[in-house]
Amino acid sequence: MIDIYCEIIDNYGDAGFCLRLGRELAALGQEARVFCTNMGTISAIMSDEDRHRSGLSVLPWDQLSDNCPQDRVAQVVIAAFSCHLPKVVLQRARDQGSLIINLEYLSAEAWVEGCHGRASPGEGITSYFFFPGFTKATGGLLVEQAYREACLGQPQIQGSAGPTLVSLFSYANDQVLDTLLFLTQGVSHARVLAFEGLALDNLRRLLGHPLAIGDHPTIEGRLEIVPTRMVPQPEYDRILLNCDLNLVRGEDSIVRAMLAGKPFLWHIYPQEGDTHITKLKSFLSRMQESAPPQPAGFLDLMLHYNGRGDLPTALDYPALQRHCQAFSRFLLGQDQLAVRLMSFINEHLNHKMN
Ligand code: TRH
Repeated sequence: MIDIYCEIIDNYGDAGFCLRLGRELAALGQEARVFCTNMGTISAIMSDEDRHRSGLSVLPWDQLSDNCPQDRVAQVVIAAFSCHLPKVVLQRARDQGSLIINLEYLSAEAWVEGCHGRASPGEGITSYFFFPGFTKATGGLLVEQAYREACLGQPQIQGSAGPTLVSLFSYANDQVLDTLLFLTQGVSHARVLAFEGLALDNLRRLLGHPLAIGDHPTIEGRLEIVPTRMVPQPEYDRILLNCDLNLVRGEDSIVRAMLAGKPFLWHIYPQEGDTHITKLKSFLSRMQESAPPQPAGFLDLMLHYNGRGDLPTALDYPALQRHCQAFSRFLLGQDQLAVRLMSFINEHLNHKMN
């Protein structure tokens, strides 16, 4: 049994990642329990299938209580994004010698390789860092088998003048409209599926008028905005596969967008001290190294979309399509995170037994 602790600060990404991890561990034959601080958030993105999936349960964070000493803690406890485990869990994990894993945020930065797998001595118990990442020396990326097959089954990109079906999931972002108009300048009509919540609020603010589900205003005669309800996660993943440009935000949706093999822009979660811009640049260098050539202008476009600098003067859109498709193939060729995590766990457990 593997327990995953998921503390939600805001947004959907932490829940989204833990849900995916739980699903994947269940698919590998494990019994996975996701303990979550906000059942409303995680339920909003769960599908009916998730609710009945064998091997996966989603439970409230404080399900295991002080008053019930027979509540079992799993042999492996994962603190997602290095959240602080509940005291009772930590105590029992220590008493029974469970393996504790601090699963960290995704980053393409070089230092991650040096920290992945490292021990972190704590109060009476050692935990281990596990870093998702883009190279063999990291924990890799979560890729569900069905999504992998769907990505590999996509038709080879032929090259087009611009996108005609776009998904939009962003935070407040002043650059959304000029970026979309820039990217769609070569096509006569593009539909933008703008997800309710922050992305749609942002468009309402920029356009200065209300936008409800059912409205579909057209900007500059070619950009049709389609307000779209949030859907369960597997359906959102399918939307990303079907769109030909994805504007995504946190670390969970950006991974689906990369794997989809279509052009994407990452509206990275803003952090103090511009740490997010360093992270974004490291990611773009990693992408360039893994699937060259990266078209001129892509870095500038990504930076502009994140509020840094101007739009590029030009962008070879078919070259961007090829770059994104090649990057997806590169990522799909690697072992996925749940498999690497299970090897890591088995190594530790075997080592303990010997
Ligand atoms: O919701 P996010 O902004 O989460 C972010 C990031 O995880 C960030 O790293 C973290 O620090 C911050 O929150 C607090 O974006 P993200 O990561 O893309 O997660 C969104 C999840 O929501 C993802 O699992 C996909 C899912 N989703 C749906 O299930 N249905 C939908 O309709 C949409 C639009 C998204």
